[in-house]
Amino acid sequence: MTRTEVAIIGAGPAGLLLSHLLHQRGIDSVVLEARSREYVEHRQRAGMLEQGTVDVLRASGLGDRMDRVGLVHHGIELRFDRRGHRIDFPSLTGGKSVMVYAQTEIVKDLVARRLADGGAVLFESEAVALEGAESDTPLVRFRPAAAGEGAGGPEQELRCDVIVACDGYHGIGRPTLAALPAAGLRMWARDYPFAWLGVLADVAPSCDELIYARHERGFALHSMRSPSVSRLYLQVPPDADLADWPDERIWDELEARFEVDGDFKLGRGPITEKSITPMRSFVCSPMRHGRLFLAGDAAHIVPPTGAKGLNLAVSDVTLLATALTRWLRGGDPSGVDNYSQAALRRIWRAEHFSYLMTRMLHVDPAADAFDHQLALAQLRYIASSAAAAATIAENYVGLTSV
Ligand code: RFL
Ligand code: PHB
Repeated sequence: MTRTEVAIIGAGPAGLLLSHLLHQRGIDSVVLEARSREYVEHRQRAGMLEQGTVDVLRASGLGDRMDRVGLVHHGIELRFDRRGHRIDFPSLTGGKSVMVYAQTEIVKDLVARRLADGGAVLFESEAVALEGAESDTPLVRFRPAAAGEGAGGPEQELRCDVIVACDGYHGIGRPTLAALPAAGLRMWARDYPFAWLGVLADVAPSCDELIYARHERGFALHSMRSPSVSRLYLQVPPDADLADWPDERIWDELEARFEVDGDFKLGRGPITEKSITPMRSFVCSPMRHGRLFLAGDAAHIVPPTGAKGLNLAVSDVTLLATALTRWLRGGDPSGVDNYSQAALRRIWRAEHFSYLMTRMLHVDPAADAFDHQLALAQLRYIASSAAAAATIAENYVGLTSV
């Protein structure tokens, strides 16, 4: 039997950053992660960090590599009607910008830092039960990797003062909370009639800033990972099969959707990774009951069009690290009592923005010509009005107070 102050389920950005922030405040934690270190460090996901996320990473001593290899971006392009329209962030937001730095790199930085600081991050250790949320002695049952093999050793117990489930959308934290009637959990969800096919390609980006394109054939996004690696996404049907998308077809479709009047040439290169992601909005409330807390994707999901998921995970755990420190060290429960409400204000703002961006930029197969014209009218408004552009810019770079 092991004991710690805070048992953290999941070594994604939420769990790892929480463990790091707690360590800096003198609080002990153990992170349990079902997958291998190799797997979590290479899972392709987000790439765009809000200014506030960059500030949190820098302030906690994690900014060195990000500042060396991350790419600061001062705007994005909205592309429709065969033309590009730039949204300039600094002039519309009082000087703010964003950073392109992949989630894989943040996870690598965090794992390296936790291990260098002597932190306990147990990979291939799946939490199978979270017990005693309503008691003063919660307990996590987990199955660690047997020596030399994958997960599957004998079950073990981790006793703690608090459990924080940072175990993503498919984890056990939320179902555990939902099964406690006194928690009164409510959930809101929206599924979209499309998915994203994402690729990573060894080719220099064909643009300096991200391009969000709405085309009659569907949405496309041009992002990047470095001066020599591009990250691109295509709207596809929710039941699309990767087997139907050979590389040539992907490049042809991207080329068609990014086409403009004027010169734009989409560079092609070897595709090194391909995946399909469903699009979903989801929120649950409250994010805490007794001594069980939820943070990040465990409590909420946004469609990636607004680039908010990782940023929300960072803001949840930033709030939680301060609240838990006050509670566990000072006996002051005000921060933990207020956690859910404070986090949910920001979450709902991001939910609304992600929904708006998604509806405006994707082609809903059930929509008619009227809907299509409405989306174009909204895009033209954003392209021609500083007030409309400012609402996109301030949400994209991240609102500090909502
Ligand atoms: P994660 O990253 O899903 O980590 C959860 C971890 O928990 C582990 N786990 C368990 N471990 C132990 N025991 C159990 N029983 C467990 N059950 C699960 C899992 O193995 C996993 O390691 O959640 P976290 O930390 O909350 O982080 C959230 C972000 O990963 C997510 O919101 C973003 O990736 C979303 N997202 C984007 N966010 C942005 O802010 N900017 C972007 O540009 C952006 N682009 C994206 C995205 C997500 C995408 N996909 C694939 C969903 C682009 C895409 C395509
Ligand atoms: C990415 O670079 O992966 C990315 C960027 C912006 C988004 C979504 C994904 O809105």
